[in-house]
Amino acid sequence: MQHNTEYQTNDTMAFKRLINSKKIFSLFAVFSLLGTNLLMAQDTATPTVSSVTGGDATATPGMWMSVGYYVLLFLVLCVVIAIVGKILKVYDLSLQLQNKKQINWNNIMGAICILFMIVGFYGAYWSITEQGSMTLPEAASKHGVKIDQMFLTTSILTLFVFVLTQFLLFFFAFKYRGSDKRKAYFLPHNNTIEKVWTIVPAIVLTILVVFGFFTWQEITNSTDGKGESSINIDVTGHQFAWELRYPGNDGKLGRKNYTLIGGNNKLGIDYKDRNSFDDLAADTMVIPVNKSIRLNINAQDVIHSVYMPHFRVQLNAVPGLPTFFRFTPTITTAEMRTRTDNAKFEYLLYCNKICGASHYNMQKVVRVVTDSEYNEWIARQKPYLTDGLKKELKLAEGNQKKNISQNRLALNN
Ligand SMILES: [Cu+2]
Repeated sequence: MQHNTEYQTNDTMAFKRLINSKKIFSLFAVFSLLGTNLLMAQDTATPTVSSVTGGDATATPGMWMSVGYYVLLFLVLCVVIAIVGKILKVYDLSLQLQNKKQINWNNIMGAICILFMIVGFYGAYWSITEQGSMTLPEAASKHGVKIDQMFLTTSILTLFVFVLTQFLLFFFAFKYRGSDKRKAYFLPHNNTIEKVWTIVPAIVLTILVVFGFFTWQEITNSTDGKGESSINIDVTGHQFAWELRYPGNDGKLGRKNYTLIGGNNKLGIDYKDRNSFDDLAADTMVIPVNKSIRLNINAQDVIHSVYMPHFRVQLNAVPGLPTFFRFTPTITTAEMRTRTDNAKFEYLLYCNKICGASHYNMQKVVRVVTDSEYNEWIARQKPYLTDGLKKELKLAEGNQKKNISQNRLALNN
C-alpha cells in the first residue's frame, strides 16, 4: 500500500514536470512567433527603394502572419499523425488480446515510404516550376551568361543524382521491407561498389570544380592586363548607404586616406593628389552599355557587400581592404523595361551583408544607358571638391602651420 502511494506521488510529480516543460515550450513558441511578426512588421513600415522598381518584393505583415500560420499548421499535422499512430497501436494491442491477426507494420512502413517518395518528388517538381523563376533575373552582363551556364550544368547534374538516389532509397525500403518469407542477405563488404561510389563522385566533382575555376579566372582576367581601359567607379559602403565617385576628364580617381574623412570630405579624398581635383560625386550609378566597368570597392565601418544580381556581381566591401570587380553590362535599362514589360524597372545595387539595423535599405539605383546618354549625364555631375570643402582644406592647412609653430615653441622651451 505504501509502495503504491509512493509510486503515485512519483508519477504525479513526473506528470507535473512534463506539463511544466510543455507550458514553457509553448510559451517560448508563442513569443518567438509574435516577436518575428512584430520585427518584420516594423521593417516593412519604412519605405524602401524596391517601391521604385514596382516589384512585389515588399513584405507585408500579413505575409509573416501566414508564415506563423503554416508553422502552426505543420505542428498540428504532426500531432494528428502521432495521435493516429497511437490509435493504431491500441487497436493492434486489442487484436493481440483477442488472439486475432495483428497489423503488419512492415507493410504500413513500406507504403508510407512510397507515399513519402511520391509527395517529395511532387514537392521538388512544384518548387522548381513555381519558384524556379524567382531565383535570379535574366543575366545583363557578359560574364553573367557564363555563370548561368555553370549554374545550369550543376543544377542538372545534381537533379539527376537527387532523383536517382531518392528513388533507390525509398523504393528499396518498400521492396525489401521486413517479411517472414524472406531472409536478409548479409553483405559485409564489396570493393567494387566502394570503388564506384568513391571514384564517380570524385570525377564529377573535379570536373565541376575545374569548370568553376576556369570560369572565375576568365571573369577576373577578362580585361586585366590587356590594355583595355575600363571606366573606374568608386563604391564605398558605410552604415547605411553607398557613396559613388566617378573620375573626371582624366579618367583617374584620386587617392583616398581614411584619416582625412570629415564632414565635407565623406570619402577622405586626398587633395594632395592632383587626380582628385576633377573627381565627381554621383547619386545614381549610371553606366554605358557594352563598356567595361571597374568597380573599386571600399567600406568605412563594417563589412558590406556589393551585390548586383542582374549583372551577376557580388564582392565583399571590407574596411581597409580595397578590392575591385570588372564587368560589362549588355542590356540597357530602357531595353530591360520593354523586356520585363515593367515601365518602372531599375537595376539595383544592394548590400548583401547583414551590416546593421537599416541594412535592408542599403540600395542604389543603377542605370545602364547608351554612350551618348552617359556622356550627357557625366557632364552634369558635380565635383566632390565643393566650396565648403575648399574652405575647410585651407583652414586645415592654416591649423597645420599653427601646430608646427607651436611644436617649435615647445621644443625651444
Ligand atoms: Cu551594408
